[in-house]
Amino acid sequence: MSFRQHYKLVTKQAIRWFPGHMGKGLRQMQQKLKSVDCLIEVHDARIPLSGRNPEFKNTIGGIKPHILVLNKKDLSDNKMHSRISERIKETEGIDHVIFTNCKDQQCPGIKKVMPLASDLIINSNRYNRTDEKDFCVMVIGVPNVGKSSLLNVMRNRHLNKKKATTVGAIAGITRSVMQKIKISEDPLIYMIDTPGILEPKIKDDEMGMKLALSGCLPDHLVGEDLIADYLLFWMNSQSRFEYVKHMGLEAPTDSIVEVLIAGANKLGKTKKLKTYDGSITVLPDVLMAAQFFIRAFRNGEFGKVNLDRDAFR
Ligand SMILES: Nc1nc2c(ncn2[C@@H]2O[C@H](COP(=O)(O)OP(=O)(O)OP(=O)(O)O)[C@@H](O)[C@H]2O)c(=O)[nH]1
Ligand SMILES: [Mg+2]
Repeated sequence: MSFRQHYKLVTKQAIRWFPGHMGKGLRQMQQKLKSVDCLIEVHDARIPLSGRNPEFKNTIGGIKPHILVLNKKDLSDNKMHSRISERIKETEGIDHVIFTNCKDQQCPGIKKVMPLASDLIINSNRYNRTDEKDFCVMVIGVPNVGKSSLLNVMRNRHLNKKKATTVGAIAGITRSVMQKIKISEDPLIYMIDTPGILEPKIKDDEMGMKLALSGCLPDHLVGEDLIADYLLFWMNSQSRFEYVKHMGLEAPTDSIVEVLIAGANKLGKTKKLKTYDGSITVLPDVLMAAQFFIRAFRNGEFGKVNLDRDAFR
């Protein structure tokens, strides 16, 4: 069986999602910078090298201490974590990379975030904020990576308080820069949650698909069939054939149509379609099959992954 060697986006339009709240959010974040002592950039550990918004570096990064939190560690291939940290340090000069799972209070990475942030702030030049007793940390990142979850888990851990900001499985839950929220009493630390922001134009198609597969854009906007096709391409390229059984196939294939039809048959899902002469045709529900395929990946049913794995060969 031979598979595609390279991924090529079949649509003419590039992957792009930059609704109004993102531009506004970025401006609000710039305005808030004066009252911030440290930036915590959250990203998805399954795409450690791809898809981070370069605007953060250009417009808000630079002078404040910066921690990169690679979240959803529970879904990412942990054998690669130290190489990822080294690579990011080498290429970007970011010394502080922490892997976290926001669903686990006891995660060692979660325990490290705030002590590290306080240390960095104490040892930094706080400029206009030297006399302020409280520390203020802003979380930034692309959509759906777990920024609000991080704030909640910190608040819960240090103050034993329940959720303060809304979390959700679809991209674009937080819509604007929020009021600062207290997450620790001693030292007194506040955190500002912000909306997920993508770069206005994602130039690299494959990077766009990695973001889409990780849930950083709304699925329907990119198209579930397209996301499923990228997932199939990626799994085959890594010789990971867990999908074969899951989708009710007999053998690996490079054809997404075959995968989706087999999946729909396995699920017993059909769709009625009225033809031009008024008769009804019953077809396999490929949309449902695509959603079923993507969901399995996102739930970790195909194992832990690093979609940027090829960059480490
Ligand atoms: N498996 C796993 N899921 C997580 C983790 N952290 C957050 N999530 C889930 O990821 C989804 C997005 O989380 P949010 O905290 O809303 O992400 P966000 O970055 O604030 O998203 P926007 O506000 O839309 O930009 C939710 O379904 C969370 O439950 C994690 O460490 N592991
Ligand atoms: Mg949020």
